Amino acid sequence: MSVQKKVLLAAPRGYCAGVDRAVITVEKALEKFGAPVYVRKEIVHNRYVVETLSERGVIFVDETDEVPEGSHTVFSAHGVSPAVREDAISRNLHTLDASCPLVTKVHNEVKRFARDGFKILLIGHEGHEEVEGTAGEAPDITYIVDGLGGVDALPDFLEKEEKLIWLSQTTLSVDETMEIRELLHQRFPQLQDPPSDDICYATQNRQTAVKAIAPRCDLVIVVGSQNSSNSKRLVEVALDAGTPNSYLVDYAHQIEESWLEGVNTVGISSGASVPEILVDGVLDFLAERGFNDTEEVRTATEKITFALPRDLRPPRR
Ligand code: 2E7
Ligand code: F3S
Repeated sequence: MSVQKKVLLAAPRGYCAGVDRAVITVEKALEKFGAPVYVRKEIVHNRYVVETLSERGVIFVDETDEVPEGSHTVFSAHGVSPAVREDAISRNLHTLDASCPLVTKVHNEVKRFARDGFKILLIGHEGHEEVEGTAGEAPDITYIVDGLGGVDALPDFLEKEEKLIWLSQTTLSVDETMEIRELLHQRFPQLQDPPSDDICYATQNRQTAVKAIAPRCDLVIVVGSQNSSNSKRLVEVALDAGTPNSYLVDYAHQIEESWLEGVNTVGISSGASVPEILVDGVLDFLAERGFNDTEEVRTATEKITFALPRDLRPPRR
């Protein structure tokens, strides 16, 4: 007797409130000001989103010095350092800030702890835009801790610092961050914990949902781009939670037929920057291969939304 092929769809998945706000910010800027609208860096780390907005007249640049003076410019959801804001002012750019409010919260923590004389250990990925923006609030007193190996790499003099606190990137693996925190406390017994950790609600919820499905799956497909930190973490979480194979794909056509050999249950999730239409594509691809029975496994319900930047809010009556 053949076993019924099944799909387990993790929920929550896909767009978080910060991504929704950032993408709508760019769309409304296009409507209000017309093309071109410039965006510094990728508005969110998703190929489809970036390509679709490019087709509508958005010009993505790496730095504000590539934007013509006076143009409309959106800062991406990952946040920017004060140096970038100053450059934009000096170039007379009209800026719209699509930084996620939960990233702004971490920036404010850096500013507060710096003012109070702390040295900051920022757990996060070196070179990631969010980490560059957050560390840029107090570059002289912030030390990046990239992975478990980053703990040993910290300079010795920090062992003598009385005021030491850790903060983090918003999209890290919850479990790995707790391991890094543990190692940091071993090396720096004086280390203080922040009032609340900085891994955002969306990151935590998507990881919890993947953990719930992974032990029941022969394969977990995560929809998301290769430069999307939170999407990559979902693949790691799936593997850690016991699924034998897990892959990150931008599009359904990247799924290799060999991945499905001998597979009865496929789990699906998607990163916080991924539109649902891409998950629909994966579901269609699998349905064509006999995976018609789909069960959604929901571990949380999300109701959070963020107001648009002030310049784009409807006028108050
Ligand atoms: C902003 C922030 O765009 P993403 O794929 O970004 P990551 O940081 O995961 O590479 O996902 C949405 C998002 C997450 N965090 C946007 Cl700070
Ligand atoms: Fe913000 Fe978290 Fe999304 S930091 S952009 S709510 S993944």
